[in-house]
Amino acid sequence: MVVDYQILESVAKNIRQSIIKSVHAAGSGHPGGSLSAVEILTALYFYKMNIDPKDPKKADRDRFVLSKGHAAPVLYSTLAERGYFDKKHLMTLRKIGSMLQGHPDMKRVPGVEMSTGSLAQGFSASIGMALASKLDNSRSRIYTLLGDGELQEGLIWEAAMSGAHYKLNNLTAFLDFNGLQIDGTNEEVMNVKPVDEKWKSFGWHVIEIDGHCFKEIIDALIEAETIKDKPTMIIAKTIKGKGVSYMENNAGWHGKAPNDEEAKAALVELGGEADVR
Ligand SMILES: Cc1ncc(C[n+]2csc(CCOP(=O)(O)OP(=O)(O)O)c2C)c(N)n1
Ligand SMILES: [Mg+2]
Repeated sequence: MVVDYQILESVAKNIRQSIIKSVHAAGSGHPGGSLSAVEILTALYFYKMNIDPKDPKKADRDRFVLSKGHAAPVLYSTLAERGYFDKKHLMTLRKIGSMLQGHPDMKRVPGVEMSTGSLAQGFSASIGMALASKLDNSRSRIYTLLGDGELQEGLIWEAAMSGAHYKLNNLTAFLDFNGLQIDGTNEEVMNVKPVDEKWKSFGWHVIEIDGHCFKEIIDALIEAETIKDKPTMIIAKTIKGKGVSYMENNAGWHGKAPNDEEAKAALVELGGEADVR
């Protein structure tokens, strides 16, 4: 399939602007880890996955689980951009009564496959989905996204073990390797390195890429489909806050909304208008 990188880049820009607008409108939320994952979700939803926004529950669909559920703004913005629901919902983020709560709710949001937010549980669920898909002889593939701070959860490693044990070659995980967690670097809080050797020793096929380069993401996704006897972990080196210079590599933007002036500056930097509505 020919990949139109220009389209992917422009979709990613729109998604970044939606993240800023929705988090600004909410007055709270998680912009940093949303912005670091934009290219990964864009490549999945606009290039790779077998999905139909008009039929979100179709039987043989591929599934994406946002295990780092706090990055809900990137998932909602991507789903809206892909046509699962109207973009106007994005401005209701985190409001009482809105379907778009601070963490994704699979019972309310079209396209959300798993309710997540308690770190590591989504990854575990994705293992179950991949196993179920195999038992059903389904061609549905499962994709999931983990944060690097999330790797500090013990459950991750139980799930990693089962993924290899059951030879889940229909499961592809991404690690959003942005180096930061809630209040500092992973190295300061609880070192997770070396991540490549950990995943290899747990029996996974490991690919290391630049998580903001569409070509590398897509090549890795294609490679993952050729692996026959194990799941794949794509370690994606990313920048937390990517695209908004004052947020980049700054743990302070993990869970904080930009004010009016900051949001306007971010939108302009992202190629949009200084209009937060
Ligand atoms: C079980 C659990 N413990 C703690 C939290 C609070 N929490 C939310 S995000 C976060 C840091 C996650 O860091 P990382 O996985 O690196 O995410 P990213 O940098 O991609 O935003 C923490 C500790 C949580 N959501 N779930
Ligand atoms: Mg991180």
